[in-house]
Amino acid sequence: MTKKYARHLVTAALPYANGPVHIGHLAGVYVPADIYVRYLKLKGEDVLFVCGSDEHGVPITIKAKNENCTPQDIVDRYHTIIKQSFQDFGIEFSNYSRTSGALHHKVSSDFFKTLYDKKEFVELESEQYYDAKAHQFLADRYITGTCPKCSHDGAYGDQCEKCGSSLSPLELINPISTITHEKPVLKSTKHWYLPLDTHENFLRSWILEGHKEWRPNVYGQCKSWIDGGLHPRAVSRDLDWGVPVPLENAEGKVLYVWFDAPIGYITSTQECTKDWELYWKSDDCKLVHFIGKDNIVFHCIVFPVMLKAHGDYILPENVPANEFLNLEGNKISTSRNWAVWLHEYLEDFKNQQDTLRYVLTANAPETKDNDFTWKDFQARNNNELVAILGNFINRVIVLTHKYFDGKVPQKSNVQEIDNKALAAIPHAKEHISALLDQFKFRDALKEVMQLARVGNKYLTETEPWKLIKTDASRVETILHVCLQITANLSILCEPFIPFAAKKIQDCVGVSAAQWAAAGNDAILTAGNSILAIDLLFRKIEDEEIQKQMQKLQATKINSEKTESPLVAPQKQTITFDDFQNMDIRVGTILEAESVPKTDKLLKLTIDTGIDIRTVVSGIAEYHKPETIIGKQVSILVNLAPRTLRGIESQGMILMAQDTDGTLQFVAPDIKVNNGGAIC
Ligand code: B3M
Ligand code: ZN
Repeated sequence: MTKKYARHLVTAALPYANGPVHIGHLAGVYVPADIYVRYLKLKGEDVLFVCGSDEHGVPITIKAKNENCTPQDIVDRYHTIIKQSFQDFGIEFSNYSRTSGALHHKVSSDFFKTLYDKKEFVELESEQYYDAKAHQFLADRYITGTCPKCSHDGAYGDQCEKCGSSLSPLELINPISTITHEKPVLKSTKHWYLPLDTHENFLRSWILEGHKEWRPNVYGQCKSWIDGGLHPRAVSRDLDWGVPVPLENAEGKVLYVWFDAPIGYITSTQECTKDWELYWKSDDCKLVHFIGKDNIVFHCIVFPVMLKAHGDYILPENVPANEFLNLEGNKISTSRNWAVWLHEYLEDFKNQQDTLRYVLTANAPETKDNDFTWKDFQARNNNELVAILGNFINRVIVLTHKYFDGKVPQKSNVQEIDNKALAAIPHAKEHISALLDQFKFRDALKEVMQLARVGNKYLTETEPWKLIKTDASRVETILHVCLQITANLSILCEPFIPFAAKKIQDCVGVSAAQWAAAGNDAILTAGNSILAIDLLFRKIEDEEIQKQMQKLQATKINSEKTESPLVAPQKQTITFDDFQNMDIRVGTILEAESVPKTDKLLKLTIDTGIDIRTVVSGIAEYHKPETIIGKQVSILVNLAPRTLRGIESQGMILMAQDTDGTLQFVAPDIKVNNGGAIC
């Protein structure tokens, strides 16, 4: 027996206000959350849906420094853009707050104080890097140095982006402050820690015993965190941007962004209603957090421990975290601009919010990472929304106007085929409800489309346009059945594609749609008026898709140019003798062929003037064998031989690498005898 709740509180992860939102955000968090909330509202449930901008944290301060403005300027800019995007896509929050606001500072600071007074924190001193010139402790991201794992020179204090290792600042070789470019010193500093380890028994019984129904990815991550051993986590930082730690002698210290951000849900609820405690402190409210998979530990372990330690709060009933959405085979990346930004999408696909909502749900990364491709976007729009849903509804409405003056006709002499179509209605409603209750949004949407498919097929099979001359009463029944299916679709599709749903509801006269009204074949009464309807979905042409692909391709080339200029730093100084020891000659390529099973290697036969020898060279991506025969090259002839793919390479061809990575031959500009020394 599932528990009946008096109220629902649904939260969606607070997006960082340091950039606009993209399709990955929408697919991972906001569309599923909005579907769920719309479904609850249609059922007449009491529900609050809260969110807001996450405006603290180090990346925002870094962005501000880079742009020579204040962190507040940055968050003001993006808060506005993000809020607008959500509104444009029909994500209907009860409230969209922000964490730099005064109320949030008070709420999170009081929360900290309560835990502090209850002695829920431990205070620990540790050594951290300090920039003596800038007079400040350095957040992990403010320190760069050489990666101890791969020797990459630009690794950050928390991560090496070259090899992907997680690091601590103390592991970096030759650490440098990014603020002053000085070498930082170690200095002792005090912070407050939430001892997660002391809450292990609670977490084991609450999650591992009590919430086996959570998605396997969520449950699995929690289990591995708990089994891996929990540790105290610092809830404060030495930083000048954030909620100040509300204690004496805590100057320069703020709450860690992941401490105050989830409290943002509470602030946002308080802004909605003075009865906020009914949603946060009463057992008959069901709390559900929608998040991406990288936020699982904070929402399933850290925040619940905070709530539990505080004492008065309820805990989440479920945390349906999604996996990631990739874009055309690559990870979405804000810094590389590998993304489809929502505000840009709407410029190119005006009023086509539902298409994106539809595609992101049909292809939602619910159980594994998924890929968004423009081709799939086009196919789902054209073959599903246009060809099935839009086509069915359009035909029904047009025929009703053509034959019955826009009035719902009577149904009489119901036949087997009609009953079969009508039976799909309660079946759809039942399945969609059950799937939505289990957060299986992708499957639920499939059921909606299945009902449209049934309608489409029924219309095609019964062919009322042929019967109208001979059997008008049969046509009345057929269109009556189709209109009941349409009315049901108008309600059942609302959580997913609310803009189209509204149009269909207005057309068939379903006002104030209710989930309870769906699932039966008597939503519409004979004689009711049906209005005309605009086209619900339009076909997307190949050129539009090509344009999007080109746009992405261009960002790829640009970001490769700007992000990884291949101008390598100068190597260490060598002596003249070191140079003299290299015997470099001019030679001519006599033969060239690809090395089997490699993309990069060519086997070259070279006349060096000294001898004819074989050299294996990694230039196949840039030069075709047949185009380089007869070419003069420079070759290092006294390099120790190496065997590559079973071929002994006797020397090395000198190549110049352009900043885009391509390789060109270093050769004399007029012909020189083979064997001529390069000196
Ligand atoms: N600001 C979102 C992210 O990790 C992070 C969520 C906070 S939810 C309390 O992208
Ligand atoms: Zn590395």
